[in-house]
Amino acid sequence: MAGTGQGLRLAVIGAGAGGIAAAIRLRERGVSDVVIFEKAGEPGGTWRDNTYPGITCDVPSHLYRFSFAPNPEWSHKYSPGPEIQAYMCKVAADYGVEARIRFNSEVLSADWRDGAWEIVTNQGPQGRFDAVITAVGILHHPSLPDIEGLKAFAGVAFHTARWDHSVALEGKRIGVIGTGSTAIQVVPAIVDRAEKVSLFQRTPQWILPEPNLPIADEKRAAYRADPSLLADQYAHLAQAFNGAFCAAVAGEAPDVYARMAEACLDNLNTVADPGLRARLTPDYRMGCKRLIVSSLFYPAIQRPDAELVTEAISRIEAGGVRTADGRLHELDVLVLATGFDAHHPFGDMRITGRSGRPLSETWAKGNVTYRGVTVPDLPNWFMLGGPNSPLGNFSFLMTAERQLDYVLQLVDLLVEGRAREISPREAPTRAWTQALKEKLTGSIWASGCRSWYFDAHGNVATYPWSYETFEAEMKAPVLEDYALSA
Ligand code: N01
Repeated sequence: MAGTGQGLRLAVIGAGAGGIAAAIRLRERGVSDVVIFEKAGEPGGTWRDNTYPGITCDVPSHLYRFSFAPNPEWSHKYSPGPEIQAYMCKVAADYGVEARIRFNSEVLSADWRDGAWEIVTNQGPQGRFDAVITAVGILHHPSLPDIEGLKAFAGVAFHTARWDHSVALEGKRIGVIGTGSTAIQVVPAIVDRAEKVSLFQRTPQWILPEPNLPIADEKRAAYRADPSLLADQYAHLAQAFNGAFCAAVAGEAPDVYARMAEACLDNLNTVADPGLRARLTPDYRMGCKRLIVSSLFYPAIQRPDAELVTEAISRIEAGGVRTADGRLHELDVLVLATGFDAHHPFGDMRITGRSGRPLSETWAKGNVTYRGVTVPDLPNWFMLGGPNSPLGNFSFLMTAERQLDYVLQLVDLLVEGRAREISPREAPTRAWTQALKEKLTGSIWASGCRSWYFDAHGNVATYPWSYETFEAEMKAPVLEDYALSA
C-alpha cells in the first residue's frame, strides 16, 4: 500500500506511447507492481488505430522516439505509420512491458474509495490501486460529422482511424471529407488507385512543403555504429522544432514565423490554376490551425482525377454527397477525415474522486487541471497528455516524457512513504487555469479559425507557452501547490 515504501500498486490506463514509457520508467524506479489496462488487443495507441494510406508522422522520426530507445533504423525523415507502430511494439516487447498489459480491457470506471482507486473494466472488477497514470491519448475518439443522411449512403463509409482495408480502392470514386493533416496525407496516397478522388474542403489549410526523404543505408549504418550521431541529430531537430518551429507558432519567434509563412505561400503558388489556388488560400493566420506539412498534396489535388469541392455539403444520399449548388457527387467510398474529439479524454469512463462527484460533472463546463497533469478532486491520479498539454506541432513522445518526469517525482513521494494522497490544491489550480486563459485569449489559436484546439465551450484548450516554459514547469513539482496527506 501507499506510504509503506513497498508494494505500491499502480494502474496505467492505455498502452500507447505514454503508457509504454510510464511502465518502463516506473520499473526503473523500483515500482514493479504495475498493471496496464488496454482496451485493444495490441499496444501502440494512435499508430495501432490509424492505418490509413499515406500515414506518416509529421514530426521527424529522430525526434519522435523514446529518449531511452533511440532508433538508428528509421527509414525516412518522417517515417510511415506501420514503422512507428513496429517501433512501439518492439519497445514494449524489449522492455518487458507487454507482460504487464491486460489487453481487451477497457476501463469503465475508476472510483477513489478509502484511500485507493477501484478499477472496473469490461472484464469485471480489477481490484484496488494506490495510484493511476492515465495515458489515454489525445486524438483517440473519432469525431463523425453531423451531416444529414450519413447513414443513407449506399457505398462504404468509414472514419480514417477505422480504415477498412477490405475495401479495394482501385477504380473507385472516392470522397474524402476534411482537409486536416490526415486528409492531406490520404489524398496523395489514394489518387493513383482511385478512378477519381473528390476532396470536400470546408476550410483551406496552410501547408508547409517538406519533402519526406529516405534516410540512406550508409547514414543508418553510421547511426548504428555511433550513437552520439543520433544524439546530435536529436538535439538539432529538437532545436529546429521546439526552439524555432513551435516557438514561431506560439508567437515567440516572429522572424521564423515570417519565413515559414513565406514558405507556405511559395508552396501555394506552385498551384498553377489561379481559380484553384484561390480556393486553396486560407483566410486566417498561419498556425491558427495545426500547421500541415506536405510536399505531396498540391501536386495530387491538381491531377485530372482529383477534384477540390468547396461548395458546402448539403447532405449525404445513397448515391454520394449532395452539395449546396444542387450537384450530386457520385461516390463508391466515403472517407471521413473529420478528426477527433480531443476534449473528452476519458470518453464514457466514469471517474469519481474524493468528493464522490463524477469528473464528467466537474468538467461539464470545461476541463480544469493543474498544469495538465493533476486534478484537485482526484488523489494520486496523474495524466500524460491530459487537458492543456502541449498540442501544437510538438513531438508527443517528448512532451509525454517530460510529464512523466514530473509525475514520477510525485510517485516517489508515495514510494518513499512521504505521502499517501497527493492532489493539487484548489487555489494554485485556479491560478494556473486563469493564467492559461489569459495567455490563450491573445494567442494565435484564438485568432479567428475553427480547429480541434477549441473545446465544446469555445475555449482554446492547448498549452499556450513555449516548449522551454513547459520543460521548466515539468522539471519539478512545486510541492506547496499540493495537498500531501501522510
Ligand atoms: O483532423 P482535423 P485530422 N463537414 O480536426 C473537417 C494529428 N495528426 O484527423 O477545418 C465538413 O485536423 C474539418 O473542417 P474545418 C494532428 O495533430 C497527426 O486531419 O473544421 N468538413 C477539417 O478539415 C492533426 O492536427 C498526424 O472547417 C468537416 C477536418 O474535417 C490531428 O491529428 C497525421 C466536418 C478535420 O481535421 C487531427 O487531424 C494525421 C463537416 N461536418 C493527423 N466536420 C501525424 O503525422 C469536420 N470537418 C502525427
